[in-house]
Amino acid sequence: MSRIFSGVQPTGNLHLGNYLGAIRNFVSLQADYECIYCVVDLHAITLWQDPAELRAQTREVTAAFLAAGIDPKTSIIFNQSQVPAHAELAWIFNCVARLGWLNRMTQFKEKSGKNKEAASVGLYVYPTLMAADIMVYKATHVPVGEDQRQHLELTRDIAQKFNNDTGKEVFPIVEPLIFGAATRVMSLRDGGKKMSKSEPSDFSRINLNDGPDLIAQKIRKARTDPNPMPGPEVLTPDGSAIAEDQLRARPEAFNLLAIYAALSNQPIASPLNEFAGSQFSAFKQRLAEIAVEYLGPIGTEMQRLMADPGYVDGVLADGAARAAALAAPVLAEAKDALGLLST
Ligand code: AQP
Repeated sequence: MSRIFSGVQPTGNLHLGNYLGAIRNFVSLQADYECIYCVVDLHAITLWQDPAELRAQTREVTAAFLAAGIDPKTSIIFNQSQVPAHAELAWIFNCVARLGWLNRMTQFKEKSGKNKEAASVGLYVYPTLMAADIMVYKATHVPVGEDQRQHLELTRDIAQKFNNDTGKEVFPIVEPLIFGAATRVMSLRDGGKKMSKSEPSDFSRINLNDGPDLIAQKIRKARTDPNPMPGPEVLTPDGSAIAEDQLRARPEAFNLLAIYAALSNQPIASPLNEFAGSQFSAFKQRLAEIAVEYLGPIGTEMQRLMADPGYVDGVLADGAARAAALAAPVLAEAKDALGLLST
C-alpha cells in the first residue's frame, strides 16, 4: 500500500517556496494516496521558539494546509507533539543512526553556523526525528522540496539498518517525491540562496499571508540583471528545463520565470516564448498579477481560519487521534523486533 507523509515546521513566515515545493503537491497527491500531513512542532523547538508564537504559528500552518485545499476528512492533519509515538521511535532511531551519518548533514551545518558547540542536541538529531515521523506510519512516499533530499536518504539508511540489524522487514524504503515547476524556489534578493523563513529580509520571500500590494511590491523590487529577458534558446535540448550553465549565469531571472511557470501552470518554455527579448518590468507586472490572483484567495482563507482557532484545534485533535491509531501498531512492531518487552 502506498502512503504519503510530509511535514512543515511552524517556524513563521510560511512562504511561496514552502507552498510550491511542498504544500501545493500535498494537495494534488490526495487524489491518489492515503495522505498524512503534519505540523512538525517538535522539529521547530530544535531552535528556540517563543511559546505564544509557536501556538499561533502551529495554527497558521494548519490554516495554510486547509486554505491550500487539503481535505481534513480524507487526509490526516495534525501536529507532531500530540502523537508521542514520533518521539519514541526517534529515540530508537537515535540508537540506529551512526554519528558519521549525522555529521554529513548539510542542514545541521547551515543552521548551527559557526558555533556548533552552542547548537541544541535536538538540532543535531533532527534527521532521526524526521525518519521516525515517516517510518512510524510506514509511509512509502514523501513529497518535499529539493532541500530535503539528503534527509530522506538518511531515512532510507536508517530503515535499512534497522531491518538488517533485527532481521525483520519492519520498515519500507521510502521514495522522495520532488516534483513541480519550482522544487527549489530561490530568494528574491539573492538567486544563490533558497527562499527561506529565517532570512532576515522580508523582501527575500513572498509570504502566504502577504496582501496584494506587498506581493506586487516584492516582485517589483526582486533582483534581476541588466540583460533583456531570455528566450527558449536557454532550454535543454528536450525543452523541459533550463540548461545548467544558463541557470548559473542568471539565477534571479530563471527563479522568477520558474515561479511564473509554476503559478500559471505552464511549462517553463511558455514564459520564455512570451517574454523573450523584453524588459523585466513588463514581465514583473504580469508575474505580480498572476501571483496576486493565485495567492490572494489562499491568504484570505488563512486569515478567516486563523480567526477561528477552535475549529483549527479541532482539526488537529481529530487528526492526532487518527494518526496515533495508525502509529501504535508500527511502534509496537519495532519494539518487539528489538526485544523491548511490552506487557
Ligand atoms: N525555497 C524552497 N523551495 C522549495 N521548497 C522549499 N521548502 C522549504 N523551502 C523551500 C520545502 O518546504 C517544506 C517545509 O519546510 P520546513 O518548514 O519544514 O523547513 P525548511 O526547509 O527549513 O523551511 P525554510 O523556509 O527553509 O526555513 P528555514 O529558514 O528555517 O530553513 C519542505 O518540504 C521543504 O523542502
